[in-house]
Amino acid sequence: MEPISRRDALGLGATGLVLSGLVRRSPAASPPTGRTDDDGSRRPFLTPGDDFTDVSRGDPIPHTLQGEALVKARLTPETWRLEVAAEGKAELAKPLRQADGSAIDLASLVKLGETKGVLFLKAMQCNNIAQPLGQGLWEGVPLRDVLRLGGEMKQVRRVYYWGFHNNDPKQMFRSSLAINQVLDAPPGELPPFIAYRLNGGPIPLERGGPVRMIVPWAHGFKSVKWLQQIVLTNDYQANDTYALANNDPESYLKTAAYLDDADEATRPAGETLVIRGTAMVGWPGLARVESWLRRVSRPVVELHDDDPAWATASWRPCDLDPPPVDLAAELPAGVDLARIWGFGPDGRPKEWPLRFSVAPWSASLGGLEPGDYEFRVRTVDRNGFAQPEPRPFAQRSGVNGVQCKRLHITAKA
Ligand SMILES: Nc1nc2c(c(=O)[nH]1)N[C@H]1C(S)=C(S)[C@@H](COP(=O)(O)O)O[C@H]1N2
Ligand SMILES: [Mo]
Repeated sequence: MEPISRRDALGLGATGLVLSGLVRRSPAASPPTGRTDDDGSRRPFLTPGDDFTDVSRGDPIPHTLQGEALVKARLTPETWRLEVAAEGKAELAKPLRQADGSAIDLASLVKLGETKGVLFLKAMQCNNIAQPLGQGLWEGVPLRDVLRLGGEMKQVRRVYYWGFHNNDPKQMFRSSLAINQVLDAPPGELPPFIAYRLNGGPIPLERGGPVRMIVPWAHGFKSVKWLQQIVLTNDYQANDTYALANNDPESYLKTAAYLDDADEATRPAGETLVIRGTAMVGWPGLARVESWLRRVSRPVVELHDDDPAWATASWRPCDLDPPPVDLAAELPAGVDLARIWGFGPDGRPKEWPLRFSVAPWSASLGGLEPGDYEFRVRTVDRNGFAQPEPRPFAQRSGVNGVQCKRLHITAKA
C-alpha cells in the first residue's frame, strides 16, 4: 500500500500551515521505520524528500518560488552558487565570490564529492518538535574541504552561514559553528557537511536544495536550507537565528522515545495490546527503550515531574526492531552500502541502531485486568542516562519529555 503523504493526510495543502511566516506541518504522523504495520501498511525506512515535515521560514517561503523568481534567487541547479568570505579580523586568502566568478557552483561541488563525498543516514529533528521530521540518506562534502578551496585562513574562530532569504535581512535564517567543530571532528565522528544529494537524487527544493548544510549531530536549525553564504569570523559567539527565543544554540541531538499514537485507547480485557513507536537516536546513542505501565483510578490525575511514583516505577524493556531484513531494498537502487557511514565492508551496519537515525520499537501488553492505565516510554542512552536526564529541563535544548498514553481496559466482551 502506498503510504499517504503527511501533507495529504493533514489536508493542509501545498504550503502547509502558515504561522507568522513559519510553515510548520504537524509532527510526522508516521515516522520512517522500514516495517509493515499491524494494518498491513508499509512504512519506508527513508522518508521521501517531499514527505518530511517542513519547518521553513520566509515570506514567500523560498521553496514556493517558481520560474524566473527561482532563477533570480539562484536556487536552480544551474544558477546556484556558494560564496565563502571572511569578515573583520578573520582572513581568507582567496575568497570565493559571485562577482568575480569564483563562487562554487553545483558541478564543482559534485566533482569534489567524487573524492570527498560521504554518505550518511540522518533523521532531521527540530529542537522544539517531539518526533523526527523525516529520515534521509544524505550525501555531501565535508564543510572543511569546501573551506580549503579558499586557501589559507587566519584568525578564524567561528563559521557563520545562511541561505536565500528573499534579499530581506529580517528573513535571514542563520546558523554557525565553532571552527574546531568544522575542521576537527572527533575520531570516528561525522563532520558538518555541504549536502547535495538526498535518497540518491537531488535535494528537492522543499528540503533546502539544490544545496543545504547538514550538521549530523545537531538539531535541524544548524542544517540551513538553500545555503548560499559562508562567512569566516573572528567572533566567538553564536549568531544563530535559533539563539533567539531562548533556544540553546549549541544543543545536540538527544536520544528520546516517541509514541506513534499517544491518544487514549479503549480495549477489551484478554486482548494482547501492541504499542509501537520510534526512538530518535541522538549523539549519546541508544542502549534500550523501556516502558512503565501504571495502574490509575478515575478521575485520572496528571502525574507531575516531582511525583514520588517516578522513584518506584518499574520499567520493562521494549523490543527494538532489528535492521530491515533487506536493507538494500529500503535504500536507493545502486547505492554501495559499504560506503554509508557506520556500515562495514559487508554492507551491514556495524552497530544498531545507528546514531542520528530512527529506531522503531514495540511493547506487547497482555493479560490486563479491566481498569485504567498509563503507559509511558523512555530511552536509556549509552551513557546510562534515562530520558529526560541528564538535563533536568526538557525544553529549548531538544524536546525529550517522557510521553504517556492512557489505556482504558473494559470487561471481556
Ligand atoms: N533557510 C532555512 N533553513 C532552515 C530553516 C529555515 O526556516 N530556513 N529551518 C530550520 C529548522 S528550525 C529545521 S528543524 C530544519 C527542518 O528541515 P526540513 O524542513 O528539511 O524538515 O531546517 C532548518 N533550516
Ligand atoms: Mo527547528
